Amino acid sequence: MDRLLRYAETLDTAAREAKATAQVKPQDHAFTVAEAYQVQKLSVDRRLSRGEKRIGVKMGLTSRAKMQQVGVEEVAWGRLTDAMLVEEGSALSRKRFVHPRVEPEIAFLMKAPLAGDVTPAAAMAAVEAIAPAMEIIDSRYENFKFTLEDVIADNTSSSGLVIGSWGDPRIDFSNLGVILEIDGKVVEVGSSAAILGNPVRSLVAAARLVAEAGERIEAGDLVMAGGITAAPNLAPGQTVRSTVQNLGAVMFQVEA
Ligand code: 0L1
Ligand code: MG
Repeated sequence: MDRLLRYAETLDTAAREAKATAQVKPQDHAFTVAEAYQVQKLSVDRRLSRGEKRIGVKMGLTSRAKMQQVGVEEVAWGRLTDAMLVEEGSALSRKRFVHPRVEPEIAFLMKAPLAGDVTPAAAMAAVEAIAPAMEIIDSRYENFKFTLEDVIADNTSSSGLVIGSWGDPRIDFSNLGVILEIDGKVVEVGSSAAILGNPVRSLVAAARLVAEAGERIEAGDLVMAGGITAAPNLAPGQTVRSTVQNLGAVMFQVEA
């Protein structure tokens, strides 16, 4: 079997079985970022062939802290499917994941397609609404350790998303305060400005990167703009709430 297909199958199986697997890059030094994106697509295509539906894209490595952690200067993107959606306010099973973490985010809902080099104004003209959101990230690699190539192949750790109420995208969302609470205790505090200085830059980058892959952001798509704070671990029994100034709150529980 082609080696990229083999990596895609391994990562897809690791996600389905919630069992960690070994990193690719340390065993295959020739593995490139371009190949990693091919593996990501092949792996997500396996989900789509099982009946999952594409619902949009996520941006990752969008904060300075995350870039430094992974040792990169460029953002990355991943693909979202309907099976990753977690209903706002619901309880999810920890068993679905290997070692899940949660990131407070902001989500865009698109009303028009977007692709290529676009200005922030053009990107916003394609946005229907924005919402407070959370992403559940879950590296399929042992010990949550990876290289840039590994994490791209692993769909940039994307595993779940929770979306709050949609609001008017014409508000100034460049520097909104964000609080992440677990069981009523504030565990992280940040600002939407942590996303590339302004979340709209993440949308602009998404349009460029998706076009480089020969795809586009579609009307009706969700775009997850990127993590705002460090991502704490999730444990059974927790109640997790993220509140974004002027946008509202979003919450979920982890089953005991
Ligand atoms: O959404 C993100 O920024 C996460 C990207 C992958 C890095 C990680 O898993 O922490
Ligand atoms: Mg994220």
